[in-house]
Amino acid sequence: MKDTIIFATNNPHKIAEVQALLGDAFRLQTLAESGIKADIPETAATIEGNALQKARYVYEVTGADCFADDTGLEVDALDGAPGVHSARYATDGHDFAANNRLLLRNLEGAASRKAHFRTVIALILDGREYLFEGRVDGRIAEREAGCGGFGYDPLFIPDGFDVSFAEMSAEQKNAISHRGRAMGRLLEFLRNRE
Ligand code: ITT
Repeated sequence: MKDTIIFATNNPHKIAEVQALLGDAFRLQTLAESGIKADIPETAATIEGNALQKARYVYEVTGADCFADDTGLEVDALDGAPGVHSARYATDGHDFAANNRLLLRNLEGAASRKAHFRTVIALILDGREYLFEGRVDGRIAEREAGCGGFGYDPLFIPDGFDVSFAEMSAEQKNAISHRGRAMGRLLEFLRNRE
């Protein structure tokens, strides 16, 4: 495969995380660098479906090797919500603070605060599709803590820790996170093909 690969995301936090994980092995090309300005639709009913939808969109436009990830925070006491709707939980788009406030409100008085993040990466390589998954279990804190990361990170305390993802360094989060684990599987696959 070529050593440049398009990462189909509009989220700059994700690009930084994933570039750190890839190191020098592959050069990530952003959507902007590939000439894609449109907001890629994410209308599937599942995390897997959205990851595939984003990767297929980019492949159809560019014909280039590419991957996309889709991530959801799945909370046990909320029957898996916000799940596939994680970006648009409180509003129609990416208002992290409003999402966190709504999550805390919806969990008031809940018997369990168990939750997990799940990431699915869809890779299209030489026209063939592959899926990789990563998951991290933890719980939702009573209040936000930390200013690293993004999204629900200030509220998510991974199992085995007493600090939130937002209180960790990027390296610490990447080492155990949903996206870090899914990326590890993707990297292993890519390296084994060389
Ligand atoms: P793209 O679709 O452009 O990649 P996005 O921000 O919409 O970017 P997702 O659909 O994968 O990304 O993620 C949905 C939401 O889940 C995202 O907006 C965050 O609120 C949350 N999220 C994703 N990854 C996260 C992480 O590592 N830590 C905390 N929250 C995360």
